[in-house]
Amino acid sequence: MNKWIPPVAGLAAGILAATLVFGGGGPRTEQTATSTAKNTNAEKVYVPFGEKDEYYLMASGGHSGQMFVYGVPSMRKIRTIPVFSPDSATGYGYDEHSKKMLGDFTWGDLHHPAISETKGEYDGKYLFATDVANSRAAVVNLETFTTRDIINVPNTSGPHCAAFVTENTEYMFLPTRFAVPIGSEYASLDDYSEKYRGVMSAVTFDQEKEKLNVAYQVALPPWSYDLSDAGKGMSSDWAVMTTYNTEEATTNLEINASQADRDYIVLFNWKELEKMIQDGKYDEVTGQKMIFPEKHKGGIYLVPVAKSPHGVDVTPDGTRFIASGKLAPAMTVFSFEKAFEAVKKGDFEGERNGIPVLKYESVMEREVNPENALGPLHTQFDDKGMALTTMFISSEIVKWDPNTGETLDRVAVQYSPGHAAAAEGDTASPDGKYIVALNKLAKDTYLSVGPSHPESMQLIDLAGKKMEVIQSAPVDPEPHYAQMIKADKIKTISVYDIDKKNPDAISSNEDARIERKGNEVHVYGTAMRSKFTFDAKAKRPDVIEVNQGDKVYIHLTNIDLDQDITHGFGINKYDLNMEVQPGQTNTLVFTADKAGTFPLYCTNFCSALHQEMSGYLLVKPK
Ligand code: K7E
Ligand code: CUA
Repeated sequence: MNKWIPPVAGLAAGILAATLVFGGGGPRTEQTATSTAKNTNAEKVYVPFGEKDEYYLMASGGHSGQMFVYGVPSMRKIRTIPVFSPDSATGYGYDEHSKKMLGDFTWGDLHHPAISETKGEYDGKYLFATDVANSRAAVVNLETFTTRDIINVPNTSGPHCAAFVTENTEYMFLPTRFAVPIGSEYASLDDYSEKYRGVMSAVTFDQEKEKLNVAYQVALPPWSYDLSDAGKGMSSDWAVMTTYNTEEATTNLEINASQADRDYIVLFNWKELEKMIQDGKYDEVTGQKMIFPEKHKGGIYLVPVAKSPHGVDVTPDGTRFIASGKLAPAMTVFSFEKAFEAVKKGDFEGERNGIPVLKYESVMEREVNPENALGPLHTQFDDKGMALTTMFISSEIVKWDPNTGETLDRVAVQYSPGHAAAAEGDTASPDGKYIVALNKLAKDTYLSVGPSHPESMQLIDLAGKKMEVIQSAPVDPEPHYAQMIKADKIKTISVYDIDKKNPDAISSNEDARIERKGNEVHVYGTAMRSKFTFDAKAKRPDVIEVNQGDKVYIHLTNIDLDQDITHGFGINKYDLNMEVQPGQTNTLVFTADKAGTFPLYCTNFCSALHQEMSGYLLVKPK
């Protein structure tokens, strides 16, 4: 490094990082054409110390159950948000609030994050996600980047299609990936076609109470619903979703669910479904308002599509939807206008399971088949409305014009992209600056860590003449999907207001006390650099003494109202940990069933005397 002085001293770290990423070595005294290109790329992704990234990337953590937050263009990981799985680092899943939200589940499979929208634009307030593993939906508050609510979605197994919100976050639609009998009761697979259903749930979110709610459900045919997207502008009352296994196969799906030449896109008008509910056109099943489309007609249509489709994406102007087929080399562009026309005229080719099927030719606008491109999965858009489709098999992103079908550009990625996330990509006005390829395989990209490698995200610059990969970052499993939002749309708080109305909160050390009610012990304590105070009047204020068998409630308030001074609270050998962020009150509840002496300590490094921030839990034997 000392031989070669970068133009700006601060750039050195960035160049070095980029050199590592791009595998550069060799002498740096001579500037070759390639190394100049590398340096230009390094500058594009370098965010100097003191400056911040331009975008947040909210990435799915797949079967880690979590969400990961990255900065773009640096691709630095900033945070893990625990959502569907416990997290030792933050005590998520141990304190009372998060423990209740998680229930008995210890893992989740998070596929598609969705930022709340206002008028078709990300508004930066909330982030939604669903869990394919245990059929849950969750909401994360983006003032604090914490999970606020989780609901179990009944009658559904694996809401993979979600979460995609409507233009003003009126609904998220959660169709099921796995058909199950309603109520998930036992039913022989021989009765699959009669007894199984692919239930779609319409979920609403109450911002005031920060609560999710299943408004109603629709008992769709027993097919697998894969991906969905909400309409925009002229199509804002509508939504689309892909479905496969319309063969209703019950075994060897990889063969049996690919028999028919065509599957369907389900096209539905959620305003009409809403009206059906208001008009009482539903059955009450398992405590849910359930619409059976074969009984109450209208609002739902099927559009034939090339077999085994995966992604379906609505164009930013809301005029078209584009389906991609795992097994077909082509993308199909459909027109909402044509679909509406066909619905109005009743131009159907028949019915499937009581749902009208529109004629392919009446709705289809064009099939697009870029040369040698294979395995189209998902489409995003740039600022000119051009489509950017990931090609899983040919490992590339192809840019093409939905108006003409013309291929405009392509860029190789390493390797096998699933989704990609463009800057403001799902809004009515994408930025056209960046797209991140979410690659399923890294193979030789990073230092080897054994037979299993990390997944990989690659940042692609869209601003230049040609798309270009300019940065690459390893990522934990599994980057299914992500959304990229302009950083200035997110308004975080720096400390919590101590909630004076919360009976568990106290705001000064003097109020710290331990109250006993029978064999229940309530500790109202504080955390402040660098001590715990559980009982202000006691000889040892940082000690909690209880009897074996007591039920212990520890309510802890962090009264250090200073940005980033988070305290942790862990108890040795009791498998208990939680955190209190500045101003936050949190509660641990446990039964002191083990007698003995248990040191407790602050788990989060908070000051020079952090090591001293400790005490004891003494449990007197019976
Ligand atoms: Cu991995 Cu959206 Cu679950 Cu496609 S999904 S690749
Ligand atoms: Cu408080 Cu470490």
